[in-house]
Amino acid sequence: MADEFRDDEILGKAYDSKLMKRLLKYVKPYRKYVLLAILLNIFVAALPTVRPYLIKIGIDIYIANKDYHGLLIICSILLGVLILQSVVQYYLAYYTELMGQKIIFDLRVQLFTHVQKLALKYFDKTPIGRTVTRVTNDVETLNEMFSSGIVSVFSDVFVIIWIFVFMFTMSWDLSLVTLSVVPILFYATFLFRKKVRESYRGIRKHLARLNSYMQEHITGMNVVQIFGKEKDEFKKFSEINRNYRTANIKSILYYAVFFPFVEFLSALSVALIIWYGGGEVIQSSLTIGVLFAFLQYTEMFWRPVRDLSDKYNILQSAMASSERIFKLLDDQTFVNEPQQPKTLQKITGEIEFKNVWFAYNGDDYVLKNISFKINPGQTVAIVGATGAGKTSIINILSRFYDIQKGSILIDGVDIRDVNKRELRKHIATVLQDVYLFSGTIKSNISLGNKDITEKQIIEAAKTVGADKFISSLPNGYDEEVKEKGATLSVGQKQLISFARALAYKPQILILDEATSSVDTETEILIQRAIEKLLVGRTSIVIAHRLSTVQNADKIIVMHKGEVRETGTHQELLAQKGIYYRLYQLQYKDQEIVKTA
Ligand code: TTP
Ligand code: MG
Repeated sequence: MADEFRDDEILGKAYDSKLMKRLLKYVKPYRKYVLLAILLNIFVAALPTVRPYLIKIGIDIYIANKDYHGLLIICSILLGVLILQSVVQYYLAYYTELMGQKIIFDLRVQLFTHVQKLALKYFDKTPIGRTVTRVTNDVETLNEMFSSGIVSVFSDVFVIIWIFVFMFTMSWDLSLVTLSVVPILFYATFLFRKKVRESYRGIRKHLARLNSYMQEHITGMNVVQIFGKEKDEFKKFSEINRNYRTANIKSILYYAVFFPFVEFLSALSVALIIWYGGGEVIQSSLTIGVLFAFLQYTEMFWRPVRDLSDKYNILQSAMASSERIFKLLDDQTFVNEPQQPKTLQKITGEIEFKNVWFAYNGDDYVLKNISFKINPGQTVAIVGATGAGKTSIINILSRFYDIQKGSILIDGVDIRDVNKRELRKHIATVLQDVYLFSGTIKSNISLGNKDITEKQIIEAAKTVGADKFISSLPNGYDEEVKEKGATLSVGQKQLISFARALAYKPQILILDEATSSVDTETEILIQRAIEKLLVGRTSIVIAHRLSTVQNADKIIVMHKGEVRETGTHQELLAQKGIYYRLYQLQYKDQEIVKTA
C-alpha cells in the first residue's frame, strides 16, 4: 500500500531546465500577463522602500528646520504612495491569480482529455487515487507556483535590491554594519530549508498512508461492521495516526527554532544600528533621519528573505508535481487507432472470432485459440465456470484491450481497422455491475446523448419494463440518482442499464448477465426485458439464467480460456460433456425453483 505512494514522495531539484521549458509552454499564451505582472512587481516593490526615505527627508529637512508646511507636503506624498501601493497591489494580485487559474485550467483540460483516451490497461495498473491526485493536487501545486511563486520571487528580489540602493546611498559604513548578520541568516535559512524538506517528505508519506487507509476503510465500512472488526481497525488507525503526528511534531520543532532565531537576528541588527549609528549621530556624522530610515529598512529586509526560502519550497514541489504530471501526459497506453481506418457505416452484425489469443499481461493467455462465428441477428450464449474468460471475450470485442494473435471480424472487417468510436457506435454493452452516474434517471438512460429524445428514453424504459418503477418515483424520470444509485435496488439498476442499451439502438448487443439474485417478480421482469433486448440484433450473452441459455441460437461453452463445446441446448445436453455437468449443477435448480 505504501509503495503505491512512493513516487508521490519524491522531491527532487528545485529547478530543472527541461521541466521548466515544458512548463513555460503553458505560460506562453498568457505572456502578456506575465510581463504585466513583472512590471507591476518592480513598481510595487519600490513603493514601500520609498517610505523610510521620505520619512528621513521629513525628519532631517523639515522637522529639523521646523518647516511645518514642508512637513505637510511630505506627509501628503507618503499618503499618496500608500494609496498608489494599494491600488497597484490589487491589480497585481488579481492578474497573477487570473494568469495562474487560466494556465491550470488549460492543463486540467489537457490532462482529463488524455486520461479519457487511455486504455483500460492503464487503469488496471494505476490506483485511482493517483490519477485523481495528478489532475487535482499536482495541478494545484503548479497554480501556486504560477500565481504566487514565480512572479513574487521578482517582487522579493526587487524589494531587497531597492532596500540596498536606499541604504547605500544614505550611508556606506552603516549599511555594512547592518548587513553583517546577513551571512548568518542565509546559512540558518539554508539549514532550516534542508531540515524542513526532509521532515516534509515524512509528513507527506504518512499523510498518504492515512488517506489511503481512510479511503479503503470507509469504502469497506459495511464489511468492518459486519465482522466486528472495529477494534482491530481502530488499532491500525491509531498507529498510522500516531506516526503522522510524530512526523508533524518534528517539522514543528524546526519552525519553532527557526523563527525565533530570525527574530533574534533582526533584533541584533537593530541593536547594531542603534549602537553604531547612534554613536555617529552623537558625533554628528549622521542625521537622526538616516538612523530612523535604517531601522525601518532592516525591518523590511527580513520578510522577503524569509519569503524567498518559502518560494524555494514552492518551486521544488512544483517541479516534482510537473514531473509527475508530464509522466502521466506521456503515458502512451492507448488502444491504437488504424492509419487508414475503414468505415463501418451500416452493419448487419456478423461477428467472427478467428484463432484469437489474448492475455492481459505478457503471455499469460486467458483466451486461447478462440474461433466462432455469429450470424446477423443470432443470439449466442457463452457459459462457463468463473474465470473461464467470458468477460474477457466481450472486453476484446469492443477493443477495450487488443488481442495478441488472430483476428476479430465484424461484417468481415477486422475491428483493428476501424476507429474505436465507430466500432463502439454499433455495440451496446450491459455489464455485470451497473454503473450509474450522478444526475437524473433520464440522463442515466441517455448518458447525455442529445440524439436520444425524451420520447425515446421513455419508450426504451417501457420496452424493458422499467417504466413502472420509474414512474412511481417522486420525480419520475427526473429523480436524482444519488451515490451511484444507492437508493435503487439491484434489479432496478439492471432495468435502467437495459433501457440505456436499448435507447442506444445498437446492431450488436453484449450482455454480461448479473449473477446477483433478485426477487421472483423482478426476475420475470428482467427475463422479459432481456428477451426484448435480443430481438432483431446480434447478441452475445454471458448467461447465468437457464431461460436465456435455452432460448439462444447457439451456446458456446468456455473452459479455462478455451472453447470446449458449441451447439444448442438440446445438442449439448445429448453430448453429456461440460455443459451437461454445468446444467446439472447450476441450471437445473433454476428449473426446479420455477416449477415449484
Ligand atoms: P474473466 O474473463 O473475467 O472470467 P469470467 O468472466 O468467465 O468469470 P466470471 O464468471 O466470474 O465473470 O477472467 C478470465 C481471467 O482473466 C481471470 O483469470 C482473471 C483475468 N482478468 C484480468 O486479469 N483482468 C481483467 O480485467 C479481467 C476481466 C480478467
Ligand atoms: Mg465475468
